[in-house]
Amino acid sequence: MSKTIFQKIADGELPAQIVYQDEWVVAFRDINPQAPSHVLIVPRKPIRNLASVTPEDAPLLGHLMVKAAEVARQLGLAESGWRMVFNSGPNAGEAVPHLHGHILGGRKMGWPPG
Ligand code: DGP
Repeated sequence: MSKTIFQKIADGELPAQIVYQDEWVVAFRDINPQAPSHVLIVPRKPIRNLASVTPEDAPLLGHLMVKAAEVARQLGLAESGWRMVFNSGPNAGEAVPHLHGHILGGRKMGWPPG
């Protein structure tokens, strides 16, 4: 299977504004920000979306969430609040088939999402 855009960013083959990376995950600024702070956090492992995860991915997903919270703190969002979104499948608007969490903050957000 050919690499997704996010796989290429994680592998250093495409440029991105990386804000955090380690052996399991990479976090970088979204190219089309929907909030003053909008960062994507992805696993290096090519998992399509949340609907595709298996029990063996649990440690990786736990790590990803812990690091998402660290990134939000690093972005100065801890006090004002932030949102984490995973779009899974067509109705949710999944555009890139590589699991990614959106970390959004810096403005007031409505609920439910449109
Ligand atoms: P989703 O709809 O959940 O699949 O979100 C995909 C997001 O990915 C969307 O907010 C825009 C972002 N995006 C797409 N292509 C690129 C890219 O090449 N670089 C970066 N940094 N973000 C991208």
